[in-house]
Amino acid sequence: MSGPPGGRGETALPETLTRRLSSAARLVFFTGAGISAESGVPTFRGAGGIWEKFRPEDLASFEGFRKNPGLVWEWYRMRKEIMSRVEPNAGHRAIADLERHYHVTVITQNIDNLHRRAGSSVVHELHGNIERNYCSGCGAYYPDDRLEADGEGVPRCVKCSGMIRPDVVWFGEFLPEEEWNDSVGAARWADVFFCVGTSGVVYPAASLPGEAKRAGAFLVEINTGPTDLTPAFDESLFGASGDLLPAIVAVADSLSPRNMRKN
Ligand code: BJW
Ligand code: ZN
Repeated sequence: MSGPPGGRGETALPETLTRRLSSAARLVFFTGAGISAESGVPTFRGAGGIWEKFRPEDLASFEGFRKNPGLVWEWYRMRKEIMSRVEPNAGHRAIADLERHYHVTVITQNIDNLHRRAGSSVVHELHGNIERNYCSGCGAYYPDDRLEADGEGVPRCVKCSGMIRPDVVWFGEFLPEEEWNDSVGAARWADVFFCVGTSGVVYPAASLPGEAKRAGAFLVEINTGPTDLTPAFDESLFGASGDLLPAIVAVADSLSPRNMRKN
């Protein structure tokens, strides 16, 4: 395991990882709330996390939505507002940048769209996307700008009057089937599988590192501290993803100088 990084651009990667990167073709990045923390999106667990102040069963379950849809919408409107004004950070950009050297797949538990906005081409969103909504009655899709209720209360479907909800995956709900199947496929296909900024406690997403390992991938964790999954990794890099991911780009550039960015 490596210690804390010395700072942007000074981080030395473990030799084993550098060696793996020199022979790898396919990288998978499995990301969680921690990668967006440096953009200003709150994480769920740990000090200052969302679940310190709110109960997940009230805000992130269909039962909670059924009981108090106004409260759930108030919370999601606040989060839509936060996510609409944040920008991708150095960590998101580094993952997109690695496409100059590797086939890169992103599997994210985040709903904030920041990987796509950073330029990543293949992004599987396991827990939905904050910019979409659908009717809990008939399933009709509603982008944010077609929601009724004038920014307050519970928006209703124009077709069936059902309650519209954010297109995110709550506890007890199935993950989107195609995104899940593609993610399992990507995990089995990875040469190096990175877990970035996730506590690794929410299933079935947290089973993906194991899936990758069983198929022969080299497993790397990037997190500010140890997690439940740490013992399973080949390498754990402890520090901020906005520092460590650019360090991986620097190593990839040094391994493949002809592909270095010109500017
Ligand atoms: C940094 C950093 C920096 C900070 N740099 N790092 C098997 C076993 C046990 C339980 C289950 C199981 N199978 C299913 C379950 C139940 C449940 C579950 O897993 N519960 C556990 C919590 C106990 N799972 C489900 O219900 C799932 N569905 C399902 O299984 O369907 C099948 C089924 C159907 C019917 C009945 C039963 C089963 C669905 C899970 C949905 C999760 N939804 C949420 C909300 C999404 C929408 C929204 O955002 O509004 O997803 S909850 C929340 O947790 C969100 C996240 O995507 C998810 C994971 O959190 P994440 O990303 O790991 O964030 P944090 O905050 O936990 O961690 C951040 C990390 O970053 C920390 O480690 C920091 O140290 C680090 N960090 N700054 C690097 N700068
Ligand atoms: Zn409807």
